[in-house]
Amino acid sequence: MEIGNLFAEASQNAGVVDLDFLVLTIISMAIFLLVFTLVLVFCIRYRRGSNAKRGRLPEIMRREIEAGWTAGTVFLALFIFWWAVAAPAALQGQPAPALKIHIYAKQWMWQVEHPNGAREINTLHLPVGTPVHLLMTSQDVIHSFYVPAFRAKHDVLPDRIVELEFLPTKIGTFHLFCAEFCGTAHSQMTGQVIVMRQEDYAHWREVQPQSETLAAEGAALFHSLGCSGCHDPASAVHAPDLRGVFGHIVQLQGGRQVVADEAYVRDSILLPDKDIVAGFAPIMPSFSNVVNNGQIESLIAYIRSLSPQESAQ
Ligand code: HEC
Ligand SMILES: [Cu+2]
Repeated sequence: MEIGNLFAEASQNAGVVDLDFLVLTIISMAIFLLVFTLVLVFCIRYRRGSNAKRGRLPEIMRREIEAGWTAGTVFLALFIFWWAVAAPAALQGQPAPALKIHIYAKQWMWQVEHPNGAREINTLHLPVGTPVHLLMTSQDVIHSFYVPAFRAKHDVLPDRIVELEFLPTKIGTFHLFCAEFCGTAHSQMTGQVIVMRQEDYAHWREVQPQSETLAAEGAALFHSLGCSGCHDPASAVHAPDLRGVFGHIVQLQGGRQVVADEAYVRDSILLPDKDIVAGFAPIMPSFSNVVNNGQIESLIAYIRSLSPQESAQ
């Protein structure tokens, strides 16, 4: 299969990123030329023995030049900053609901899990024209998810879920790289992103062998790790019922409130003493040395599935 070239602009953001890069290059070249020309001119003009006028500039001129170039560069830098931040930010407010896909990086492969439980390795099938929201984590070292044709790149860290959004706009097959040196076989940690028509993607997803979905794995862990011993509504231990928690506001001890998102649930499992739910004793043990990253993902998926409107995506 032919793989689209790296310079293809295959996502909604690609054009903006390229323009950003071009303008930055032009600005850098212009500054480089200006400085270099001035160096040359001054070298010649003030060479030893020339009778160019030397001595201090008039006070007023010194102040104006100083203020002028300082203000100029500040505005230029602020503009570049705003511009670079505005482009990805515009993607956040996509009207269509984003397709949430989990990515697990490990030495040395990319594992992918689609919302219906379909899994694949080192390939990522996507529908064209649909915003994609990746939730990524690493099982070992730091990797970096990089699809040049989308101009999309993000470090993938252990013990944390990082998010990346983009909107594929071209049908085709594109390169996927790991862009962080992650060990001996780092250079082989590559894959393909296959962007298909929406119907084709839906069909592809349905015919994948349905492995146990994350949530089902999570449910099994929830029992085998003993979470249900406390959290089961019928349990004698006074612990919160986790049904309907995900995506909703939780009252914490001390009057704070948080929204129970992925990070909150992750922290609840690894650092239970960090946020104590109001009205409960801090008796939950930390599971930080018990569960690995993959298992945490499954537990989170399970807890999310207990809030029906959240698991719909
Ligand atoms: C010894 C009993 C006990 C065990 C075992 C236990 N928990 Fe908890 N858990 C609690 C209690 C009590 C709280 C509320 C106090 C707090 O926030 O620490 C809680 C809070 C939580 C919360 C936050 C709930 C909310 O309403 O905001 C989550 C999520 C959670 N536990 C998940 C788990 C998972 C997953 C496991 C298994 C890996 C587990 N718990 C094992 C007792 C337990
Ligand atoms: Cu890697």
